[in-house]
Amino acid sequence: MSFETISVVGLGYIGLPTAAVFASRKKHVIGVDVNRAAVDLINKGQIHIVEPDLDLVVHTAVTEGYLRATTTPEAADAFLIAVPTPFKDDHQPDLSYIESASRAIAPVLKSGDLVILESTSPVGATEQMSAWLAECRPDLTFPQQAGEDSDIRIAHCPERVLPGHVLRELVQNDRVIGGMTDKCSAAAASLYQIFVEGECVITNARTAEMCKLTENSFRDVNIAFANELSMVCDKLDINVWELIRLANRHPRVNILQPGPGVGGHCIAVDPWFIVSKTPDLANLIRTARTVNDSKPEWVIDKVKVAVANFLQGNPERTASDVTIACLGLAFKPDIDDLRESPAMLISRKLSDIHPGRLIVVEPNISQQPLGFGEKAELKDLAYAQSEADVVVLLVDHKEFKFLSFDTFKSSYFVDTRGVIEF
Ligand code: SAJ
Repeated sequence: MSFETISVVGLGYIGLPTAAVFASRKKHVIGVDVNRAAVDLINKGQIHIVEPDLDLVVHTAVTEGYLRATTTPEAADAFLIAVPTPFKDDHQPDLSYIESASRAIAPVLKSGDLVILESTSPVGATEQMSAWLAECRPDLTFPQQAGEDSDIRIAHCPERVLPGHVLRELVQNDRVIGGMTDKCSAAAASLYQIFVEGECVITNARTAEMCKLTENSFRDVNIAFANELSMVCDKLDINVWELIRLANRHPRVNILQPGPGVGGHCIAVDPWFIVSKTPDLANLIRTARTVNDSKPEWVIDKVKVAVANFLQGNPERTASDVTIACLGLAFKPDIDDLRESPAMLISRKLSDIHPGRLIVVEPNISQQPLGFGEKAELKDLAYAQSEADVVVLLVDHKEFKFLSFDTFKSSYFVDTRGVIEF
């Protein structure tokens, strides 16, 4: 199959790099987004998200005329839908962005087109997308109606790239291709082979949906195991990081690292898509979510204990003149992304409940984020080292790794990442 014009719907963390990479392979790419400001910026060759090297690739693609953004879908040979799939308050998946993207592209579909759902989705979402398209276009046939003879090919091809390494991983990672029929899979594979150097592995749409959810749930369950161990070890006075290092010397054991909780938009979200479909069966997956989500509260309790210990050692002081420093706000090391970050949640909560000063140190940002009380201040590490009475290490940024405890004024630490050297 030949794809001369490719449309990417949703120009966010996944859609924009994907659009840019197709364009860098000299394909004409039409990017579609409801965000007018983002569309205007992209058309100027600039970007609205943070991802290494993406600015350069987008700039080149736009200047050479291979990438153009718009708010209204136009005809193309292939459509990739890369819109968000959040969950609602009750942890049920919210497919409304997929629905509106489907309804938006339906009028410009023509026989022979390929539509791919890239958004991480609950099992059945690709079939649902195809049903919405069919409802809008009764004049065309879809795989659920016409099987291999359908006018439109439909597939699910989840992205699996790591934020911060998107451009490399898009090209190098293996890609799971789940067509609604064999011909759909073959069409999708030939589209991705334009830039994917990894293997394009073919399966069906439901397995591809479940595969992505399984990958992120696997990590969530493993991190929950590590987080549970950290709470058990704290009770038993055992260093959990030494314990995990020792256990991981077993050739078939690979425990991940405990932390203040699990953040980001993927690992803390995707397991709920499995739970929502099979609530009576997915007990381990639900429990892992609960364990990881409970970790920030546990950390806050440890900080309260550290403050109480400090006051016991310094009876002339009161809680209002205890300075706490939180090291790290991002959801993982060496990035500036604060969204869904347990470190943010913990620091904000401490700024609510602690009557004294709160120093926050986040080397990857320059402005104090919103949501902090007036006694909170964004400062550098050296300031925190010389000022804080209680230190809470939340993110293992490179700046914080291998810090020796004797470089701090404080001797009261809550180290959620096990990086301070005692
Ligand atoms: N975390 C721990 N302990 C660990 C590893 C991670 O507490 O041992 C925490 C991190 O601090 C962070 C969270 O988990 O808060 C998630 O971080 P991450 O680096 O593991 O993952 P993400 O969310 O940046 O990206 C993940 C990746 N999925 C997997 O590794 C299975 C990525 O490949 C996916 O493309 C992405 O989710 C996604 O879009 O689903």
